[in-house]
Amino acid sequence: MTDQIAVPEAVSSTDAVTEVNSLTEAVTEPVSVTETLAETPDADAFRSGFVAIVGRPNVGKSTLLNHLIGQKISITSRKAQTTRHRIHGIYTDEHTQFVFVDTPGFQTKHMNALNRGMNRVVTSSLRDVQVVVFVLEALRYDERDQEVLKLLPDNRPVLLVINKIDEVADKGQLFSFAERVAQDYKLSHPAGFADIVPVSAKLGSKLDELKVALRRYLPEGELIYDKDDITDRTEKFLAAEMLREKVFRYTGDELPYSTSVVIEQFKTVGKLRRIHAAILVDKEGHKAMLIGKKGEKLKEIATQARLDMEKLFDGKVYLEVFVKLRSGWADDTRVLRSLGYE
Ligand SMILES: Nc1nc2c(ncn2[C@@H]2O[C@H](COP(=O)(O)OP(=O)(O)OP(=O)(O)O)[C@@H](O)[C@H]2O)c(=O)[nH]1
Ligand SMILES: [Mg+2]
Repeated sequence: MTDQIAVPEAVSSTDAVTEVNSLTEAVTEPVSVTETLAETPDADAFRSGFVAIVGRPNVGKSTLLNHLIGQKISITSRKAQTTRHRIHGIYTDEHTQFVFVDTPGFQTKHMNALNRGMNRVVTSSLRDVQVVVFVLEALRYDERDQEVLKLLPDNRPVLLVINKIDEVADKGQLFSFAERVAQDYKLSHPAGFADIVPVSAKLGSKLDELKVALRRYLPEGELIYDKDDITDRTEKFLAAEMLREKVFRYTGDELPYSTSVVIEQFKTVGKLRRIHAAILVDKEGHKAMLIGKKGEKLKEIATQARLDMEKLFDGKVYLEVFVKLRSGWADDTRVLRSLGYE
């Protein structure tokens, strides 16, 4: 195996997504720690295990998790730091159960108690899994990614996923990008990446290839969750998250970071769910921004959240949303604990 990368002719064409696969072979070498797992004699035996998805904020980790399991359970937005909790997304087929662990984007600035807690979720998730997926945005690799790279274990397989390849017109550039990152990784992790898989999480392309690559590194084992489960989180948690997503998507730049959501009532009557939710804001002025002119902003947020909940729960939802002032919540460990932050 050579470290040199030869770029095949086909890859320099703009429509070469399918050719990009071969970059894995070109850039990676077999990882000794993973060989025993990858070469388990009975290739058809059932395998199961945990796969952590880590990376800096906004690279598309939650989008990837949702598309890997085929259901939206983890919230996403254009803004960084959307995910605040660890969430398991489960995908089961006849020979594998993958438990994907979505994590918050690793923070390198604004260190309040919330962000420190989010970083702890990342480091503890890395300890508890069999395989790690390190996500980068195609052609972007900077010191924020390197901070995450430093945390990656060297006793378990780490797969590099290069996401958002739909945004790269010249797919040939992905080879030199992958090589640069792989070389940098080897400086601190001599075994190198177990595999490199370019994907578009948003378009769902190359995700089957990613599952095949990941399966090789999962141990033989029984089901960890029921075969029909898609997440470890409760409907109450998911409801709060769907609402928080809409706050992220429908308000300006600053507001989402100073808000949180609590579910004050969650009752299921037949197929109807009655949910009372409160959006906590940090400053009086934020209340007005969230409510909007004649309450229109809040109404839009609540309607969109309700539609997502109905889709996810497959039933009608009656949702009431209140806005409440709770100053300093993001730096108050007691409040954070009550909001479910670890
Ligand atoms: N073009 C393109 N955009 C993507 C892709 N995957 C994710 N995105 C977008 O990238 C943005 C961030 O996606 P998220 O899934 O929220 O990213 P994240 O890494 O979970 O972010 P944090 O939770 O904040 O760490 C969203 O606007 C997504 O729509 C992709 O494959 N292609
Ligand atoms: Mg996320």
